[in-house]
Amino acid sequence: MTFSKNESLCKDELQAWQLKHLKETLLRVYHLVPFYKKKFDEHGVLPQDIKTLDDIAKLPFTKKHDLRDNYPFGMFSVDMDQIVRIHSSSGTTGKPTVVGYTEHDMDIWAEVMGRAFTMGGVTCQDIMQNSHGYGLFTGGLGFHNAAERMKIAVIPSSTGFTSRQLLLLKDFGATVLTATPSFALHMAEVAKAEGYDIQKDFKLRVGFFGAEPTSEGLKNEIAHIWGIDYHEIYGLSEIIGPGVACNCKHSNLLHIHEDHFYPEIIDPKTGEVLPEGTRGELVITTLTKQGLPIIRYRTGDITSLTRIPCRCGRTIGRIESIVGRSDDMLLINGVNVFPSQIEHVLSKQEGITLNYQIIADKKGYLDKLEIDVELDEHLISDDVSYLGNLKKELQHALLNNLYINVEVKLVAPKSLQRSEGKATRVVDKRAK
Ligand code: DLL
Repeated sequence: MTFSKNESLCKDELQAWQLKHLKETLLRVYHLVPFYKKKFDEHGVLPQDIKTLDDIAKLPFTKKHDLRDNYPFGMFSVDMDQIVRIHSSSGTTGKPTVVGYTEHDMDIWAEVMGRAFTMGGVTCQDIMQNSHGYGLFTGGLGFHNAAERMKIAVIPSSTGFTSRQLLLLKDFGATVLTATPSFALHMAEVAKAEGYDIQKDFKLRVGFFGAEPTSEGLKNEIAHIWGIDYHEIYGLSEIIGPGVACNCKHSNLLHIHEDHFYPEIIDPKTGEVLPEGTRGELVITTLTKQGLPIIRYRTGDITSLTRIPCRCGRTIGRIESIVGRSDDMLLINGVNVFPSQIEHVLSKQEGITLNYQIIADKKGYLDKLEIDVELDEHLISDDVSYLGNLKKELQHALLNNLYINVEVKLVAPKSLQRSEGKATRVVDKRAK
């Protein structure tokens, strides 16, 4: 069952829809957003030059710094009386990026989230504990608003206050959990420490997790500990927030709602559009948004796109789970390393947990990579030779997968810092 008919249009119908809305969006931005008029003029391209979907490659990219340069509302294409919601993403440095939604944009957001909920089999019979942070971050209110519109009973527990979250989860009997994967794992850890019987005390059957890259191993672990179906949800505030893509129960690939968000995969270095199935940076053009329409936005997220039909019957394309960010990719003595590759290796090893930190540093002129990983408290052993072997095994597996030498440090259970929102896995101590 799908939530809207646009999820399963035939190719010609979908492309006709995309082209029509692309042309409308280009006229909108060219005439209403001075930034785009200037940029298109400098690039020597006009909205009417875009006659086919492939012509999109003629258009310039939009980058995060363009939103910052036009802070706070310079990229909006409507007057403030049309805007009903403002969010902003924290970012690490400088001004935040600000995004605005009209009533129509809120409808689109609720629609794509409704599609995700339907992929997880969620209905108005369910109770959803929303443990995403509420506030300027789009996670909390994005899930909340869509759940309410679908008449799902939503518990706005927000993130943090883990003991209280667990109490609510048990007493209110939520059947659906939404959180960042790292917080879901932390909740399970605290539940065990507080003596809950996770399978018996809670009624959860499905969860929607996203906002940070997560390996298959960690996803399986969360699904297993909580005894739930794991659905991954992807999104970014510049495009809409959570709900850009989500996986159905037939596959780990995420259906991307390309009737609203036109995807391309490009080579992050050259900007050239790559063929289907090739990994590169995801670029998205919004096709239907009014408040903040955005053209060829460089997400920085590394993935691939396929249009091989899915068994569920949806015809919209699918992206693979985000491998990492182009700016998170570590270059260690010339070798590209994504944190997700490391997590993948760790997830296959017994005796440790998936609480870890990656530290890049310099030793003389060379880069060195260290991974601090917590031991599993159930398997912990004082046996020096056991720990020595475990460390060697891990170093060997990392060398085989990453093609670089990694220093592994086995640390005590629960000694690394926990996160309530997005986990910080990488510390790069090298001078930039
Ligand atoms: O993280 C929106 C969101 C909230 C998505 C809740 C899913 C769940 P931002 O704060 O703008 O928006 O951060 C966007 O987070 O470019 C990715 O790098 C990362 N990200 C989001 N979802 C995933 C995911 C929200 N499923 C940035 N896997 C994006 C990996 C993700 N990374």
